[in-house]
Amino acid sequence: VQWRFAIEETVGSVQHKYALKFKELVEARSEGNIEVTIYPYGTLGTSDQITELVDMGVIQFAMASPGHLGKLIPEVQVFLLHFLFSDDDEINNKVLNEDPELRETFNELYARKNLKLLSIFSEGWQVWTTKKSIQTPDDFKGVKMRVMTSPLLLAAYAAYGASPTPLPYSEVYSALQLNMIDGQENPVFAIQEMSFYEVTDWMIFARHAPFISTSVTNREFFDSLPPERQKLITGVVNELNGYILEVQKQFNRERLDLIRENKPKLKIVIELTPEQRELFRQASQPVREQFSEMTGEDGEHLLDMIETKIRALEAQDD
Ligand code: 6CS
Repeated sequence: VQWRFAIEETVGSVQHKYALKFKELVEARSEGNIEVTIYPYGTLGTSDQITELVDMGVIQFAMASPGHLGKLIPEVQVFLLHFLFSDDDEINNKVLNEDPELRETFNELYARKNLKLLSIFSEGWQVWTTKKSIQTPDDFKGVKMRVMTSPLLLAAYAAYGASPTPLPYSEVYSALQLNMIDGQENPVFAIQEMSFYEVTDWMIFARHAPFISTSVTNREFFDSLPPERQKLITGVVNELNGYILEVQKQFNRERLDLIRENKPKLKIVIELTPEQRELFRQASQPVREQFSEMTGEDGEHLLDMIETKIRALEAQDD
């Protein structure tokens, strides 16, 4: 049989590595009975369209990033809140993947939309690439910032005084080139492979939020599989959690060097000062209320749960 896996990024990306490893492990463990075909970004459509294809059962697997999925499942927008996650990737990973209560809550939310959540993982910190220097919230005034299409991101950047502009991934480069937008955010590896640094002058690390993605499958498809096939899938995706963390760290490190080599005059602010980050953190707090308005009590509970678990693990580490 053939299983189709669509990703929201191009060949050579973190999601592509994930899909390639998924293919390798599934094909080896099914002894040639399953063939996995990967559809890189651009072959099937935007993130929203890919999710729809999984929903309809046209394809079986896909990446569904909360940055776009929030229109369908508002609660996943908790992953888009600024200054919520830990600076320590291992802690975030633990909370996202090893916490049964959290997983149960998300499983339920995805299941309502005919999706089965497979894994939640970080692709690295979001980094701003902009045409002007942005080091305090005041600098954002009037800046047209491209955001992914989930509504919460509009609130997140409006809170800093920016003018957020939602666009699909494929339109970001030309919008920057044509000065329709003044900046965007993505992990370093994506900034490199999509060449966003070519059409911006600044690269700023505020460590305000990780880029989190989720892998999904069609729920009816999954439920109809014999138990050993279901186990094959869950076994593989569990194994991929540790793997993809290492991949993203390596990609984000190496590609920053590539960007530096290709554009020596790009101004890179590797880290805002603690005082500057604190200004952003404070300005971002009211967005939590907007998240609550979008998601009600269930969303509030989810946010509390994540915050409590992250802060508890951080306290253990100190
Ligand atoms: O910015 C975006 O829209 C996209 N960025 C990444 C790194 N992955 C998928 C997402 O759609």
